[in-house]
Amino acid sequence: MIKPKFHPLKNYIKYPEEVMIERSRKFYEDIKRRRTVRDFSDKPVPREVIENCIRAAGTAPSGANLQPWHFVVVADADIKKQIRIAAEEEEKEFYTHRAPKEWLDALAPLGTDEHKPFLETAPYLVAVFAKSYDLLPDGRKVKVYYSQESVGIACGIFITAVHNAGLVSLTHTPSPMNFLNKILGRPSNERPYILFVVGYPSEDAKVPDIKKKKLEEIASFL
Ligand code: IYR
Repeated sequence: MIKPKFHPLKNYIKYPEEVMIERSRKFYEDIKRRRTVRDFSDKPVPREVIENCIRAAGTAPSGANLQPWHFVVVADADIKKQIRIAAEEEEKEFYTHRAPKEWLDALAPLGTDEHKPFLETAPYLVAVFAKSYDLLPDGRKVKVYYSQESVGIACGIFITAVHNAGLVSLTHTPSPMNFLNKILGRPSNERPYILFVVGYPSEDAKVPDIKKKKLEEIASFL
């Protein structure tokens, strides 16, 4: 057994209560401007911004700190096109056969359909993979814990970082999206988790008129 090693919590910052209240309010005011966007500009984005957003995502807590995620950043036009073709094929099936009426009814307010031009327009697609087990350099398998939860938290930090940088994102989940393993050359211990579309919104970007639930609807204080 490896002995745990500890060092002092050195980067923690303790704010006075009124500062905490102000910071939490300001953060909420800013993050509530985040919208999922489907109308993207093709304006290029410095790769460093995406790198920093992934660095931020990589700070997420994870089961036994095993960090069971992998991010593939796609800027290449040909790979984006392959992804669009494969995704639209799945989506067509979804919208015409696979999705039950109840699901289509739930999606109706979003106005989505099988056409996904943004997969080629946006400067970056970021495919996030969740590891179902990890592999040591010698090929031995290592169990991971709470992979879904861990990768979900990392993705939440990623979209927050993207918003904070001044870009927009779309959380896209074509289903099934195993085609991503093939196109992006990822191994079978990695399952595609989310395909993010990242960039600037187009000049005329529109978003659906939908609302978030109020605090009273999403939380109880006992
Ligand atoms: N994957 C499809 C359908 C879709 C499903 C959910 I749940 C959404 O919140 C939005 C869309 C699509 O991307 O069109």
